[in-house]
Amino acid sequence: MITLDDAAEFLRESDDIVLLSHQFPDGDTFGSAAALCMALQSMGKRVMTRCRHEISEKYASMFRGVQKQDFTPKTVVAVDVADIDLLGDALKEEYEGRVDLCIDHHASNRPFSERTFVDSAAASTTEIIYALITKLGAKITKEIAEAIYTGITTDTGCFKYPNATPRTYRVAACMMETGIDAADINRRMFDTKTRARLEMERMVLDSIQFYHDDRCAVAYILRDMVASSKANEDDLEGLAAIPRQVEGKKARVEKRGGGVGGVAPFFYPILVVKKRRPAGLETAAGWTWAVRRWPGRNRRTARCSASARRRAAFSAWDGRTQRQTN
Ligand SMILES: [Mn+2]
Repeated sequence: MITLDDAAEFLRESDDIVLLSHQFPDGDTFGSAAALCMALQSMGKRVMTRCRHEISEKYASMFRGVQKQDFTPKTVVAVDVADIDLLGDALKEEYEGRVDLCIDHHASNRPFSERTFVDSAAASTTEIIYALITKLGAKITKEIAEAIYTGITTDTGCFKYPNATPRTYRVAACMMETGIDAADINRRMFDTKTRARLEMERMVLDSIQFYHDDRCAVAYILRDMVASSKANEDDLEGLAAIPRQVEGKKARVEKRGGGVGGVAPFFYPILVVKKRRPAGLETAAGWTWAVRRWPGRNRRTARCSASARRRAAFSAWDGRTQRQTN
């Protein structure tokens, strides 16, 4: 681990920089890349951003102030990337062993770069990027502030999650002081929905099943639903929050599946892109459990059969919910 001063020093001395975002990008990884790119470009450096997925409409405005520059990168920097696998196969192949610096806020970060700076107390990577840009002495322009604010608001669920600290609010306040329209960003990130997103929400609500005297709610998403609503990756983000809203619910089973069209091995925060409707809780719990442990993290579980894994998962899960009711 290096210090933020070291990271600033390294960037000050580098040029021809490519900034890498994680696949299935969110407001934070794109906000970090856009903000740092604009700041470094303002210092006279050549900088570009790359991601496995294209910049969607939702996040496009953050890149307004980014100049398109053509060059062969000499310096590779990853932002908000907790694991090399999260770059996606193609970028991983291109950059594995070549990443000079990684700036991240995930406590789960598995270092893959020459230098790593992780601050897990930061609510978003853009919160760190703000401090970094300040150290670099670059001006926080309105465009940069928009990108930093977007990362903060999206990673804190609009300041609702417990990861939002006094420092998070202070950084957000500084960004507002540059004159950005924070309310408009919040509205665009949280209250504006595509028709496909609304369709998906309707189907997720329809899918909810309750178990254990309503202490457990399970929602699922099928590939067919995704196809019929024409939902894209952005439309699927954060649907896990829907079953979580149920009052008085003590447990939640998260089911995870491959991305749209089965772009495994990415796992959604909830989802459930499976061919068949789940048979019930046992399948659901087993699925989550198997996904978490599989493949190869745990030799013992890797060797046992799928049904044994499901049984073990169900009894572990059931034991946990029983305890929770006491
Ligand atoms: Mn993040």
